[in-house]
Amino acid sequence: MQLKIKKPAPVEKNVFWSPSRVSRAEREKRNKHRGCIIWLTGLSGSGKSTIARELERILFTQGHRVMVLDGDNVRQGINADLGFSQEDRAENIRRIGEVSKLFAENGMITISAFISPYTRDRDRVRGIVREGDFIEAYIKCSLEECERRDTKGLYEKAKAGIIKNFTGISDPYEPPGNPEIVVPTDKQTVAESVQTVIEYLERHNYLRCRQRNKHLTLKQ
Ligand code: ADX
Repeated sequence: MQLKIKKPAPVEKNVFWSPSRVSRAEREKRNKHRGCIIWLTGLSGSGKSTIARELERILFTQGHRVMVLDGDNVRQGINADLGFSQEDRAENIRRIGEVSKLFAENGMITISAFISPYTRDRDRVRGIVREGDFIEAYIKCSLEECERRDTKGLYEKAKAGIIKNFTGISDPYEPPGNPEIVVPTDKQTVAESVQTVIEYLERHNYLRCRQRNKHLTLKQ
């Protein structure tokens, strides 16, 4: 389902869109696959980054154009000014949604790994891209298992009150209602989880563009 999202009007009125002379279809034809966003959402420690990196490695080795945007990384650069309030998380996802859109429209398989705890923020990203470009993958892992893993020691700090607004402990996580993919990482090995995503991509023709692929003939 494509949501209709009203684009926020830019503050500055005197800006003009500059169209590219290279179409998306041309890029995808050269890449031999379509651009898309694989949006990994889930609790901290659920396995988003692990799956993202493994998936990136496999798709790259297969010859695809692929890259990862990861919460912990972008928060050290483009989003270094943002914290973890509801407003800051919304802005984090808004900016990364726009960046992911740019990459996908330029033919990249873009793997975006963010807790993205709020349904509204994820739906907003879905709403700004073309239908089929946004693949929501729910990295599903029980809170108990994430706490048990506690790879970064953050759950311990959150429970001790040292870290505030920590997702799952002192801040909410809204699971997706109707994700394209569910990846139960507390019931699968990493390899099985990655395979779950790859199977979805193959089944829905994301990886191999055929000449008659509907997407390639869409008007740009
Ligand atoms: S999001 O909620 O805005 O989507 P994002 O994915 O960018 O979060 O960043 C999450 C990462 O920041 C976590 O994996 C963790 O390492 C770190 N982090 C630090 N403080 C918090 C917090 N209060 N809640 C969640 N993650 C936090």
